[in-house]
Formats: sequence, structure tokens, C-alpha cells
Amino acid sequence: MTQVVLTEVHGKVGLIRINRPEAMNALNNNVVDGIGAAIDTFEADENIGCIVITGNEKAFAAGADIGFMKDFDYMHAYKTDFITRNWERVKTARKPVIAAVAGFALGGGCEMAMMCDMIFAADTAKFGQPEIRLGTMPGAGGTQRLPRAVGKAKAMDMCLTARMMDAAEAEKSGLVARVIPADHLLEETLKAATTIASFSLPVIMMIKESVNRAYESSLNEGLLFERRVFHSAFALEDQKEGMAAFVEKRKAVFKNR
Ligand code: DAK
Repeated sequence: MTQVVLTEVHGKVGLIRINRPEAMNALNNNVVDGIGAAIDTFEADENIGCIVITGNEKAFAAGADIGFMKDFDYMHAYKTDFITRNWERVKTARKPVIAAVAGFALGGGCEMAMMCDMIFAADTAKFGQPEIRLGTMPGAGGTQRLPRAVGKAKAMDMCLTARMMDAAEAEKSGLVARVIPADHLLEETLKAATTIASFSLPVIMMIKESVNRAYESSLNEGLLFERRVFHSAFALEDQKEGMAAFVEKRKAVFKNR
């Protein structure tokens, strides 16, 4: 049987590839379970400092698998906690997760990418929430994360008209961190992930947690959270090493503690 999720380790980076090319990487339970299992493995591995999720050159993921869910009724979706059960594992990862998107990121695919900490897009990337065409609506964060990323006007436009946003517009609108020529997407994303993973792991996690607070709290609460975490960073051996290395004009050697 084809493995619908493949994993690789590149130095200190864990790479997850969604692998259903025959279905534009549509997300079903096996795919979402596979992504969750890969994240579990990479989170438990002290050597890994950053995780990348990618698809193939045609699609990151063209949404939840339409054939799989088309006959669901309300009770089935509710009782099985459709997708929610395994879906949120990306969100709960403590190490940074980067989505490397080429081609289509539609519906659940766009939502999966937005659940990651940042998106690097190939110049071929196309983002959209076209569920309205199927007689349904975004159900995994599209109506919530998209407006936070691109603002209400563009989010309404995309969710209500089903139009796609290309990579250039996505970068201009704040949905993606970088646009990269398609041929270099993975190489450049792995390079950035390797840079992140070269730093102190507890500091990486503290920064991720603090930036995410900005979406969950008022400015003052967020600033207080940041200040407390910043103060706690003085308890790290890696902070002593990082600052000593700067003063001694040498490269820091972090021990992740
Ligand atoms: N599901 C299943 N199969 C799909 C698919 C999908 N989402 N997208 C594409 N495929 C399949 C096509 O059926 C086709 O299969 P064969 O006919 O070859 O067997 C193959 O992939 C190639 O697709 P096309 O022939 O259509 O290729 P094109 O280049 O012409 O078009 C396209 C590419 C991506 C524009 C088009 O395939 C398309 O519009 N796909 C559907 C996009 C879409 O509507 N996505 C939204 C789906 S709804 C939730 C979490 C998530 C969700 C809901 C709840 N919870 C946590 C509660 C998510 C919902 C959705 O994503």
C-alpha cells in the first residue's frame, strides 16, 4: 500500500511529505493521522529543532477528500469528531512547523498550511477556500485564521467567491512569509528550518509560544507573558553560552538547556 505520508530527516529538520499525488494530496483520515504520527516522532526527537510539511509540485493539498466525506450525515460528522480528532496535532506542536506550499492549497489544504507557524510559498502556489462551491463552508479554521492573516475584506472575498489567491498576492497580504521560485522551494525552506534548528531548542519554543500569544490575548496580557518568558530565559545555560560566545567573539554551542 502507498504510504500517504512520507518522512525524512535533514540534519536537525524533520520533513513531512503529503503523498497522494493521484488525488492532489486530498486529506483523508490516513493522511491527517500520518501527519500527526510524524509530528509525534519529531517532537520526541531531541535532535530535531524544526519541522517542515510539504506536498508535491502540483499541490500542497487540494482540501479534504471530497469522495470520503460526501455521504456523511450530521450525526456521523459530530460523533466521529470529523477531522478535529487528529487535525489539531499541527497546532499543538511545540517545535516550529513551516508549510512549504507549491501548487494548490485549497480548503482543508489552505487551513492545514495556516495552522503551521509560517508558510513559504513557491511562485506557483494558489491559496483558496472554495468550499462554498461544494455547498458547504470552511470547517478547519478558514473563516478564523484567514481574516487574521489577510484581513476581513480579502477573507470574505475568498470564502464567499471561492477565488484563489496567487503567491504574490498572498505575500503582499501577509498570508505567506516568503515567495520562492518553485525549483528552490524545498531547498530554501530546509535552509531556513536548519537556521532555526541551529538555535537553542527551549528558546525556539519560547519564541513560538510567545508569538502565538499575540493571537490569544490583549496587548498588555501578551506583553506580560513575553516579559515573564524573557526573564525565565536567564535561567538557561544556552543564554549564558550565547552571550559569552558573543563577548568572546566565537560561535555559540547550544546544549538545549
Ligand atoms: N478530494 C478528492 N479528490 C480530489 C480533490 C479533493 N479535495 N481535489 C482533487 N482531487 C482529485 C480529482 O478528483 C482528480 O481525480 P481523478 O479524476 O484523476 O481520479 C485528481 O485529484 C486531479 O484533479 P483534477 O483533475 O480536478 O485536476 P485539475 O488540475 O483540473 O484541478 C483543482 C485541480 C485542485 C483545482 C481541482 O481538483 C479542485 O477544484 N479540487 C477540489 C478543491 C476543493 O473544493 N477543495 C475543498 C474541499 S472541502 C474539517 C477540516 C477540513 C475540512 C473540513 C472540515 N474539520 C476539522 C471539521 C475541509 C474541507 C475541504 O477541504
